[in-house]
Amino acid sequence: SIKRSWWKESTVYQIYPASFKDSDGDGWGDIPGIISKLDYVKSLGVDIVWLSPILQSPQQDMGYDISDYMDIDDLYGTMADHDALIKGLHDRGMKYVLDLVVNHSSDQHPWFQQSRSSKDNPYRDWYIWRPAKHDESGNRVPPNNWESAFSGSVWEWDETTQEYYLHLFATGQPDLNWENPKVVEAVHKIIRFWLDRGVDGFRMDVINFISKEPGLPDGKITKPGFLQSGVEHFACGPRLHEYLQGIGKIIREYDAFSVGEMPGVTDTKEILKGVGQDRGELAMAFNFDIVDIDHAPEGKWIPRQFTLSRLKEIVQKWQTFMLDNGGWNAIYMENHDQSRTISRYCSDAPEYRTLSAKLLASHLALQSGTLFVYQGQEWAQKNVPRDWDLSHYKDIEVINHWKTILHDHPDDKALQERTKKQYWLIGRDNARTPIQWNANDRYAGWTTSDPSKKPWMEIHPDYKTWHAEAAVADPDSAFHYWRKLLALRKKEVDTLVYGRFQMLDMQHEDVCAYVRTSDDGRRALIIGNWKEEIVHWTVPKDVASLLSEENILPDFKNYKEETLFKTQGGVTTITLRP
Ligand code: TEU
Repeated sequence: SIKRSWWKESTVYQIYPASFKDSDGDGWGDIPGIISKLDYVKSLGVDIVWLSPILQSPQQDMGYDISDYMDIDDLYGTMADHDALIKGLHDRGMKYVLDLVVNHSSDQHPWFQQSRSSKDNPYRDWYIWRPAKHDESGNRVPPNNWESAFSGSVWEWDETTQEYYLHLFATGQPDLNWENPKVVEAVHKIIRFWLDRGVDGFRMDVINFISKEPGLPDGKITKPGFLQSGVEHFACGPRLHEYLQGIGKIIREYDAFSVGEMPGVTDTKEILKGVGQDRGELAMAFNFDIVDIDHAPEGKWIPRQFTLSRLKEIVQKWQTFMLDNGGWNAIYMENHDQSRTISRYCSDAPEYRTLSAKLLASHLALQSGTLFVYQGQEWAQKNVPRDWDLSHYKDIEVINHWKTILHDHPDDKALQERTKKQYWLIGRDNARTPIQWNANDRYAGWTTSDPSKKPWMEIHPDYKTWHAEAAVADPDSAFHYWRKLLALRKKEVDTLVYGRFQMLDMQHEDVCAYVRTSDDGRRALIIGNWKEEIVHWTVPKDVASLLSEENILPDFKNYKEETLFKTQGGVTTITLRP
């Protein structure tokens, strides 16, 4: 059965530092800004705070390109600020998680500068270098057909040493060569360095990409053209678990937290190898099944219709598999790479905005796993305005992709329109607008001093009517709903964290309902209506008894017909949007 751990019962709040709060008016969020909001974060009832990268970086990919793993970027503050942040969290009984980005570094990292300087430099083998291939006409071609997540080949030609280096992401993010034991050792040193400084754990960026299949074979052909994903050759590669065990050993010494990001895997068994409770690897992993639901397998910008039945199938699959097999899920629907769920899956129209946020909150927060909440999700932030043109978008993923569209399909207006719609629907910029704290202060209260510069990204224009302070002031807001859910989750740990999971009525496209059952038979029934209208749904007989009026939890009486929490002999039910 499932072993209990403090981190299984925790909720993590993710902060995107560039956009959270600017304390010095330079238009860029920073660590002192975060410190000034710790009481707010605490008031939500979360246990752990994870910061997207704040280490030194040229910011080609918003800090996911690190040039010094042991120092804070000036944009975000100093090492002393960072120490103060850790202390501020610990003083409030919260833990702190650092984003560890070690599949690749920045091309500005001294390791890479050395590596690219000559073929016999001692750091040459810290990265992945290959000679060119040549086609029939003798033209130089890259060593294989893998496509970068940020468009173009994963191979960048380097004039100095006349070889290609591998970068699965931006050209400024060369992949580290984990086959080299010195790289492994260097990563272990980084991990210890931060644990010794008081960090409580790590979120590990694309950690399942660190072991590539030897020979780096061509990716299987799934679409027209030369470039193909190739992910089958670098997701969960042959030495991944050896590397994860090395990391896991250190993590366990410190009883620290770890969550690995694992894109490109839909097989539960594959992820279990990294998170099984007896494997000594990671505590849990983010899988991408749900967030990949509304695009084609061949690419993020090719739309695919979202259906509730598909979502339910995925949830059922991961929930039951991990509980049955001694694994653990990281449950999330939003982060800095995903759009806002009320816009993406529900309705963000004014009359539905709060309701959609509550629906999605109960759907997510009462599942088994460690729960992740992303900044702004708690007060129902929505996607950027539909009429924003591309000049508002800042993300390298969209910018690079749009260049290839204009280059490859300059006259295909239909394709261009479809692509822009998809940018709006699932583009990463949606998650990155600066937090709108209030309506009246300069730049929505996001920056305090008299700013010489505007926020690095435009603030969502709806800040005049929709912001964090308003959500805190309104007892019926999404914020307070989240707060109550997190408290309920704490109170009902046996049922809501560790209890068994069963999705009901799998094929139904309007209602998502599931039952949680603790070892001693306490049951919770969660029902959500995902349609913008009244839906008639027959409650399955074996759980119908759970829906009885006399058991409304006092905390949730306010919600009346819009949301009902009820218990009966330990039963919790929630219905939304009747
Ligand atoms: O993301 C990895 C990833 O696979 C995707 O979610 C990625 O964001 C992109 O959308 C692919 O289409 C991680 C980080 O979370 C992301 O912010 C970084 O850009 C990326 O790794 C590279 O470090």
